[in-house]
Amino acid sequence: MANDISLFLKTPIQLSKLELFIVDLPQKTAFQSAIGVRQSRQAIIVRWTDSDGYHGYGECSCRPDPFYSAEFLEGVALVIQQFLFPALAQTSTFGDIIEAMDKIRGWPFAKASIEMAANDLIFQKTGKSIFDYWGRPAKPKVPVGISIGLQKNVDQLLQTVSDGLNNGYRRLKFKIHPKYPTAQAEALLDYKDQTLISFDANGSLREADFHMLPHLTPFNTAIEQPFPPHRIDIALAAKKQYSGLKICPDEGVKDIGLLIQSHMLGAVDELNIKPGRVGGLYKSLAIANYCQANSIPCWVGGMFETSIGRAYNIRFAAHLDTQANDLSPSSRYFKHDLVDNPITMDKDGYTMLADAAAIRVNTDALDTFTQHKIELINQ
Ligand code: OSB
Ligand code: MG
Repeated sequence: MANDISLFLKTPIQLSKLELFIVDLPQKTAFQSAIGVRQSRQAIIVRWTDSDGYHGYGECSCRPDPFYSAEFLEGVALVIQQFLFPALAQTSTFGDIIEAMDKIRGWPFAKASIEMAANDLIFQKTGKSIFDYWGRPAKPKVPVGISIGLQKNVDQLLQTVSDGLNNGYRRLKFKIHPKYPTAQAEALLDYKDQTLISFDANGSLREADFHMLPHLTPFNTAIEQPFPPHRIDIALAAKKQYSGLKICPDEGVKDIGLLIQSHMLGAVDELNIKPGRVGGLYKSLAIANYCQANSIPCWVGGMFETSIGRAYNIRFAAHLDTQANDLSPSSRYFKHDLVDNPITMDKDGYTMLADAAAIRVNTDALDTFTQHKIELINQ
């Protein structure tokens, strides 16, 4: 295994055509969080084609609205057409792509989808990808946790717990919000010695909700993004008042600079890394390196990706040391997937790295679920 990402940056890559497939996949059931209710999954699948006819696929996993982060799908389609694609026309190596995209501020999910496609094309062509240059060994299987939407009552909640445990999930993560009934947390206490239980507020809590914290800290797990992105002040005030409170940023950390700032201020106990949220794999690896150097536990979060995006998250997660990643199989969410060989999870809550590395996009399914396609030709 090579041990130098800078070598990977020199890998040549040529762009002939970039296609954006704007897809909409029906969900099996609705999913509710502090962000809102989701009934179907819109995404942009990016296909990069080079002059030898090789393809690489990427997935843009941001939401169709700006309720998780500012970025939203129609905006991504525009920013790719108007700014990212023209910048790519001048590039000839993987490193050039990163450099060209760095000149454009923001839009991490858009950049990640392009970088993912470029890395996939290199992998299809050479059998090597950015992970092979990272120098960290990959584990053959990856532990999986489940993210569970807001539940109406304790009975329904306990049903999701027993389903989650029966399926083998290695962590149950519950969505919460300011009106979260703390009786639900009380009911979960019975399970805390049996499995990892954690909470995700999607940035919805404020000072007025601090009274909820003592119901959540007994689980001894970090709370994911309890307070709004940028509100490190609230996070620090909460930690001062509740010494058992541990915080795991999600939407608050959009790049390594924000991670370092938050960490220096003492507001990071653990990190959820989503390659899309931080602008791609190259950035994710640097963030994971920072976490390792500073003993910050980190794991891979999801955005309800199809198996295309999931495969990348799994390949990344295989190099991390963690008890669980938000990587439940896409079949949990979707009636149909966009690949021939959807990624599965075994009864002990593990997903195989080899399966993730071997996904094959089903172009018929891709066409079926595409609502709109944009083709960009590099003259
Ligand atoms: O906060 O982690 C989140 C999905 C979309 C937006 C935000 C989040 C999520 C999840 C999804 O929790 C977890 C998964 O992909 O299985
Ligand atoms: Mg989250």
